[in-house]
Amino acid sequence: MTLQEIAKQLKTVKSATIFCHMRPDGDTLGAAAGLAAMLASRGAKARVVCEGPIPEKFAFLPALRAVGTSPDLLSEAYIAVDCSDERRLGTLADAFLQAKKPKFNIDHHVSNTRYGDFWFVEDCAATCEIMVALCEAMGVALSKEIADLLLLGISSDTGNFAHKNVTASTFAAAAKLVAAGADINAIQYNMFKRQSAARALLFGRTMSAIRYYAEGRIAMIAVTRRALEESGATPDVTEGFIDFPMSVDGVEVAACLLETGNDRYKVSLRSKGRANVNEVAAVYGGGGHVLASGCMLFGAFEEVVDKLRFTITQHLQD
Ligand SMILES: [Mn+2]
Repeated sequence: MTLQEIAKQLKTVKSATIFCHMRPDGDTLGAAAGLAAMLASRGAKARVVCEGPIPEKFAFLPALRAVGTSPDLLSEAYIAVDCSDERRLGTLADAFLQAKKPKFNIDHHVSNTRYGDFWFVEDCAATCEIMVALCEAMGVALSKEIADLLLLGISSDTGNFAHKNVTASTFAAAAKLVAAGADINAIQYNMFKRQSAARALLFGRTMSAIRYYAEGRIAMIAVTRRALEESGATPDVTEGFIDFPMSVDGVEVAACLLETGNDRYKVSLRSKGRANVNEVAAVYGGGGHVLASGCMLFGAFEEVVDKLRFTITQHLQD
């Protein structure tokens, strides 16, 4: 189906529930709430739903404070956005699949399974990039509210226009959003910069104790339960910590050890390319991708570090 045909269908819809994928990111949330606002501007009733709670960092956009957890059974249509297969809807998958109403699937993942009655999949940087075109096709004027939501999605999925998926069309879509009043500075600050005082404290403490091995080609950081407790932080704030050792010149592989219990460590691994960390993780029953993977390790801290150092060194090419 073409985007024009999707737009034509959506223009007839009087009410819709729009589904985000589980563990929602800025793209699924921005696309869903942006589409809801487009439908609302045409007089339709639209609700956005997601399986779980919405992370606090998205609360700066008012529309994202109103995301629900259960679909409106009376909605004329169900729409999934940024969701490559039905299972990514999490606990809402059954409600979506079993509903006897037109189902839409709008996404930018090439791996999309093409579920639903009406689908549109285009390989581009973000679902929100598609939404800019859909907004035009539906004849809806870009309000500042819609523009902020769609730019949130593009910014999130591109690492604020820094990843390899960025194309000239990404910037062209973003230019339209900025022209409509979207605030890239606020989006960038809320999505990529701001953090809690507890996270800042834990970050400083963790990075001041980076360990280097193999002449600085391997870097390891560790977050103990004690450090979490003393800084008042929760384990989820350690997301992104591993980017810091990876930014150090000469480091080829970085590992982050997060203590999750007695003699239990959740290990994240990253590589710049000289080591296949999928294979490193597989040694311990974990896995992932060549450049990013993870596994669990058990034992006393120094033993775990030794084991890991040995295995990474074995997999590190000159
Ligand atoms: Mn996406």
